[in-house]
Amino acid sequence: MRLICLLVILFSLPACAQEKPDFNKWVAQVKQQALANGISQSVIDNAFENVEAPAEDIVELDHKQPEKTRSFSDYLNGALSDKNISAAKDKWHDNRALLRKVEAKYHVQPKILLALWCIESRFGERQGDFSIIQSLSTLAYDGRRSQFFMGELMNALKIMQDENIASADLTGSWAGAMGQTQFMPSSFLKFAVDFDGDGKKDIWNSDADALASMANYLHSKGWNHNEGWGVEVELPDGDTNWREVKGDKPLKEWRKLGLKREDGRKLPNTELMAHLIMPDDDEPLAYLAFPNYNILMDWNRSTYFATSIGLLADEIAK
Ligand SMILES: [Ca+2]
Repeated sequence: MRLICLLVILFSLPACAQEKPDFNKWVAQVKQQALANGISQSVIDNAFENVEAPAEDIVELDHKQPEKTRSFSDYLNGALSDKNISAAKDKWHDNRALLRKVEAKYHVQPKILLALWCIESRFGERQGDFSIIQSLSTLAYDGRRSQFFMGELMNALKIMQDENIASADLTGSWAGAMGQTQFMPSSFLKFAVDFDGDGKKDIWNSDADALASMANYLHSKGWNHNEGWGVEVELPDGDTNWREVKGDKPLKEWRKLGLKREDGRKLPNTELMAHLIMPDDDEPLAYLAFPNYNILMDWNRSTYFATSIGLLADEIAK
């Protein structure tokens, strides 16, 4: 009997390894874990009241990522559209006092916050209307990055509890990014602030909270108010394979190597550390990235994203 059991187990192992538990059973386990993490029964009931079987559209979107579908210059044309730049300038005009207040507290330039606000959610217009609990449950159950999304699901429940937010109001992208800032729940817990003083950290509806939360993120990661993000450069002719040149050097060293600003002017003869970025393997566009750039990469690990935020900020300030 024991041998038969062993054989059955052995032969069924590959199938078992792939087979997922029933979704409802899985949800029941998640609820138990949430309770053990200190989430109240009423929050748990509200959170999972309308959660249904894994949402196929979300699973499909997740499995489609990431792939290179656009060149960097094409991506950049989208990010630096006239529409984005003029909308950002209008937002700056309309929120001048608020942006000044946020800058005074968190030491982040308004142009950077406006660029992030624009790209993340088009100034709050495009926050995504997926249920965060449904999205994160689906992604945690699906298995591709279960551990990460399970952690974010628990964080989302904590946000519901701490901020007294109903599940229906906890909305965002299919991948779990929330509000005007498109913060993942873990970023919300670390960096969201109540800047308008109404007692709620409302990155969905409050421009003040959203802008200050973004600034708090950058400030907490060490953003340097006195330095930019980087600069576009022209590479000297010669045999150097610049794509292979890694690591930080002071600007004055890059200058000695013959790199110039894209408009032909010399680089500053300073000690500011920078590394060379060429976002697209098939395009010659090159940039020297300063330490602030690493913080934009921490926000979203994509050179397309980080470089376009910096360039958009420059355009907004012109
Ligand atoms: Ca608030």
